Formats: sequence, structure tokens, C-alpha cells
Amino acid sequence: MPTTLITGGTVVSSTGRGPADVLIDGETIVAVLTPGSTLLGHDLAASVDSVIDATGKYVIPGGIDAHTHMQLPFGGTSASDTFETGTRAAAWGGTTTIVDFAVQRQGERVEDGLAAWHALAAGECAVDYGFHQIIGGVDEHSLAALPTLIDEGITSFKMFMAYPGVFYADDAQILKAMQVSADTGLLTMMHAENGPVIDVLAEQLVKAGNTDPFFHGKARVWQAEEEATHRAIMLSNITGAPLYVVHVSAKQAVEQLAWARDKGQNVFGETCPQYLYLSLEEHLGAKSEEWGSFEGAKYVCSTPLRSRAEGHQDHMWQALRTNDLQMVSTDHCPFCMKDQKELGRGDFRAIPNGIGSVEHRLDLMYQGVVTGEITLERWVELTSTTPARMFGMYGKKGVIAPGADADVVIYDPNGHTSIGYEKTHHMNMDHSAWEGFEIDGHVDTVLSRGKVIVDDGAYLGRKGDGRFVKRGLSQYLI
Ligand code: DUC
Ligand code: ZN
Ligand code: ZN
Repeated sequence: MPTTLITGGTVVSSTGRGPADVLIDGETIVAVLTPGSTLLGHDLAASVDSVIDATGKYVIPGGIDAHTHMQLPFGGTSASDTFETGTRAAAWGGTTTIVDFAVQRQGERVEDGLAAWHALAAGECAVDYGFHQIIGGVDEHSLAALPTLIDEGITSFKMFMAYPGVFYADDAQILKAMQVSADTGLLTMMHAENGPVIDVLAEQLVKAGNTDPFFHGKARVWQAEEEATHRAIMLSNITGAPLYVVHVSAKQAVEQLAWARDKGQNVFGETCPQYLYLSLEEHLGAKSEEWGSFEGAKYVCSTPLRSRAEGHQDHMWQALRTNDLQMVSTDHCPFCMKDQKELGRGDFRAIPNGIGSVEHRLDLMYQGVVTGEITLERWVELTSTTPARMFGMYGKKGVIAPGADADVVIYDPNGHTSIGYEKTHHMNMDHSAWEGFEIDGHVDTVLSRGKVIVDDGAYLGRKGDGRFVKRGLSQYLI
């Protein structure tokens, strides 16, 4: 097995930082050493197959993006990144594991939905990947299938309180699924927005001629997110199911999560870079020469971008500091403007929901370190360590320690990254929602299970490098 020594860097974990050398044997980290350590009197650097000089740089565990949607069918089209293109873009950005969502729709067998997702991903991925299971049709068959997922290494499933007629689950269905969650330890993930209310508001807006992307945000009011979050919490309270609320964007929803957590409930939440940086006014309401007032379609996602004037973005950063929110994922769900977002010209309801960010999450969150929103250690915790613990991968993933997979990022705090479609873009999209963002840091080198897959501006990996990760039950529960 080839051996590698990463020397001279500062190893950063969720709990601290310090100078250390990292010794890798094949796919695994075997030692974290005081710099300059020798092995039985031998110079280590001279004994290994390769040495990576990380002087002046941070050495961190590879990023884990626990919320992606490669190739997701949505609104009459499909997310534009394949597992091949999306995981390669993830690698460029220092994300070495993704957890994507296998889909089961009403009337379909869970096993078939899962098998279809395996077929899409197998042999295609640049980095390791796991799955959550979307349950789009809660019925006696899907409920019976849920416990069998654990042996498949799928220990979390998502339901939707939004999208009536598509993925929507009503309270009775959610209650039944949560009872299975409580019995088995499967983690219930929730899209918490009151879909029936949103659909009425959206229809009224369109009838009144308010069809621009901006009104996507107007229809998806924060009250619908707060209410659904509260309801999900109460259903979790009744059943004892552990609950993880995805893509939280409203400060009032965070307050609900904080309230439940203060009472000792196993309730967790993630937010996404778009809810930290982008806003209803500036982005959903954007206009451009090329797209006119349809420019905002680039930013149509659900939950929606929120008003900066109402203070949601600042509240998200605060919640990340106080652990009212535990993680940052991307909800990577890319669509091109041409032929995809364009489907919703004249009716915002037909714009496929999603933003592509899998490539930029580590950088965007590092900028929060630079601006003082979070600490360096919290950066690692939010983007790698907690995702590993939350979704049952910790030990192998999310940490630089003996026995862990050698998923390592060497990050240069003196480097710079200019995000832009023409400059640093590898996602399969015809635009970037992050155009013009400047990051005071740079992903220099990425190792995935010991193999250097990105180095000095070159991609050195191959499709098929990534393996399916069988996950255990959550390691984050109270
Ligand atoms: N929810 C997601 O998590 N992703 C894409 C669309 C949605 O509503
Ligand atoms: Zn969702
Ligand atoms: Zn999603």
C-alpha cells in the first residue's frame, strides 16, 4: 500500500488546532504525529512513498455534504448534475463524501427506488457517497420497507410537508412513519413547509398577475415554515422519533428548533449557504440585461431565500454559533436557466426548485471564518464532523485520526478563490448562483481515501473512485 506523509500543516478538528504530521497507509490514516517525528530512529519523510508539504496551510477532514440531489427528477425535468459531474465538482471544492436522496414516489416500492439510485451512482462517482431515502408515498408497503433500509446502510429518510400531490405526506402519514423511526432509530428528515397553504397563496399571486420568480419567495411565507417546523416537532414529541429538519431558512423556524432542543428533544436542523448569503430582495428579486426580471429564477429554491430586512440571514449565522443549527449542507439541486428554469417563465410555480452549490460549500463557509461569523474549529464541525456524526459515519469520516479514511483537504488560508461561471466552475450548469463571490482561502489539495484527486488546480481522480458508504445509526442523538 502506498504511504503518504502530510507535513508542516496545522491540523484542525472540531475541538482544536495544532501543528501535526499525518501519516497515511493506503486508504487509511494511521498516525497523527508531532512534527518531525521519527519511526524507530528513521526519518519518516524519507521512508514514505510521497510527502505532501502543507506548510502554512490547514489540514482538515474532507467535507461531507449530507444533502445533494444528483439527477433528481423535478418539475418535468431533472437536476442537471449527474453523479459523475456533481461528485467531481464536489471534489474540486474539498467535499469528499456526499449523501444523496434516493427517491420513492407514491405507488412505487422503496426497494425499486433505492435500486434505481444505486444504478445511477454505481461506478460514476468521484468521491464516496451514501443515500438517504425519500418516502414520497407513505403507505403500508413503504412503512414496512423502512426498517429494512438499515441493513442497506441507509439510516435516514425524508418526508415532505410541502408539495401536495407530489411528495406530500399528511400528519397521519408522518405520525405513522415517525413511529417506525422511533422504534428503529432511523432518523426522520423533514421538509418543513405547509404545502397546502403555500399552494393557495401561490395560486392567488399568479391569478393576480404576479408571476415573476420574486413571488416564489412571497408565496412561501416564513409562517408556513415556522408552523410546519412546530408541527413536525410535536409529532416527533408524540412518537419519540429523532427529527432532522432540512434546509432551514426562517429565523422563526430556528426558534422552534431551539425551543424543542432546550426541552431535551432529539431535534436537529441544517441550513445551507444560500440562506446565509443570499436574499429575497437582492437575488430572487434580481433583474439583468440577459434575463430581465426572470434573473431571479437562478435563485428559486425551497425553502425560499428570505428577506434580509427581516434578519433571517444574521439569525442563521447566530444559530450556527450557538448550535441551534448543527450543520451546513448545500441542498445541491442544480438546473440550467436554458430549457430548465425557463420552464417557469410566466408562472414561477413551474420553475424547478434548486441551486447548485456542492462545489463551493467549504469555501463559502470558510469565508464565515474570515469575517468572524464562526471559528475555524466550528467550520470543520459544521461541514464535516457533525455531518459524519449525524448520519452515522463518524470514525471513518469527519475526523483526522488513526483508523479514519484518509479523506483530507489541504486548505490555504493565504490563497484566494474567485467564484464565477467562467473561472472556477465545474458543476453542470449554465450559470453560477455564486457569481462574483470572493473567498479569502483556497482548496489546494484533496485526498479521497489516500488518493490525491485534486492538486494545484488539476483534477487527478477518475469516475468510479467513489464508493458507496453504508452508514450506521446517528451518533449525534442525546
Ligand atoms: N427540497 C429539497 O430538499 N431539495 C429540492 C427541492 C425541495 O423542495
Ligand atoms: Zn426539501
Ligand atoms: Zn433537498
